[in-house]
Amino acid sequence: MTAKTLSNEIEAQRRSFYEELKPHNLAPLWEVLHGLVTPEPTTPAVPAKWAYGPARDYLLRAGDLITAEEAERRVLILENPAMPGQSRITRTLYAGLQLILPGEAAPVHRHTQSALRFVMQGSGAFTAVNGERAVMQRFDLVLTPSLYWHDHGNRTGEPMIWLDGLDIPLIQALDASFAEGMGSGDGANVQAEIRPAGDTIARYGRNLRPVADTTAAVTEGPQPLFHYPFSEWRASLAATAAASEPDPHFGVRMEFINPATAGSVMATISAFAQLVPQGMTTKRVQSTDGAIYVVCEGAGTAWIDDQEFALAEDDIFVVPAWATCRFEASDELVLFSFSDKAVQEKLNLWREARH
Ligand code: 1HN
Repeated sequence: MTAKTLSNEIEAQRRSFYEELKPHNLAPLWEVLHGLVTPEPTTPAVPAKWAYGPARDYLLRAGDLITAEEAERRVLILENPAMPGQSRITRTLYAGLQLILPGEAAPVHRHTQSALRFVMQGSGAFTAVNGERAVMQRFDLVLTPSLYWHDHGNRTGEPMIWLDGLDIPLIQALDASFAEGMGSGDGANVQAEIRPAGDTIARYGRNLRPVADTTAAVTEGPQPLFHYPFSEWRASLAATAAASEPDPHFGVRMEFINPATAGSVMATISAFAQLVPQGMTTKRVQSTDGAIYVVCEGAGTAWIDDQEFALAEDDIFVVPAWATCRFEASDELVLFSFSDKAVQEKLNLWREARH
């Protein structure tokens, strides 16, 4: 018998052995081990970009077909092209574009999934969070952390569109989803107003907080601040950029923080603002968090794993886990991003390589 027939014979025996195992819910580890435990992160997610204009046009068409109330949330999901049908943009994160037309309301609900909104278009519609309205402007960041009640309303004359970012696939992997008031029709459309609009910023958004156990201390949950206006974060970015050398890997990069902890904005999701000065090309960076970016201002190029993406205002793009990423700013780039860094840090998993 030749070596080849021997190995064919063994291989056939192995295959039939594996078949025999199947009905017993047993499987050989050695056939899958190297795909499970990889020397470096691998992800099914691929880099991708959505130009805002065409996505917005489809969203406005959805506005003709279904009401915000009927849909509960009228959203077009940004699906990673390599994971169609999975309602995710990275392995752990969901992103979508949501439309609220003038006069519409998206009903009150809450869920264990943490969410952020980043306003793309419109001015003056609101998200109410635990009884307080955040009146939203373009590029404002609004949080609805895990189990915070929230609804949206638009009493302006213009459509309002924002990017939703949620940890839906992560919560799904953990089988830890709970929700109330979702689609049951038992919830109200709007929350009773407990505090005036802007209250969260007054109490927690100006580097102050009410002294504990006094009547002004609002203890609704782990994240007391839920509105980060563009006017404020843009000013910080501009002043910092004017007063410091740009970092060779990032330009100026700042993290939105929870003022109660100085940590990430939510338990699972981190959010960032970044400015790359005109003419700068950043050095390559890899990190284990998969991130979603919005181009708020400027123009340039992103190289993500050496795939080239032209960047223009309002573009949305995804940088998968451990992809190398660098930016060139032909016009000063202002970027917003969010990622799963927060949860990775809690698990002591987060890593970065600066090349
Ligand atoms: C959600 O609560 C919102 O509140 C948007 O605007 C998108 C996607 C899945 C689950 C909950 C919102 C969502 C969501």
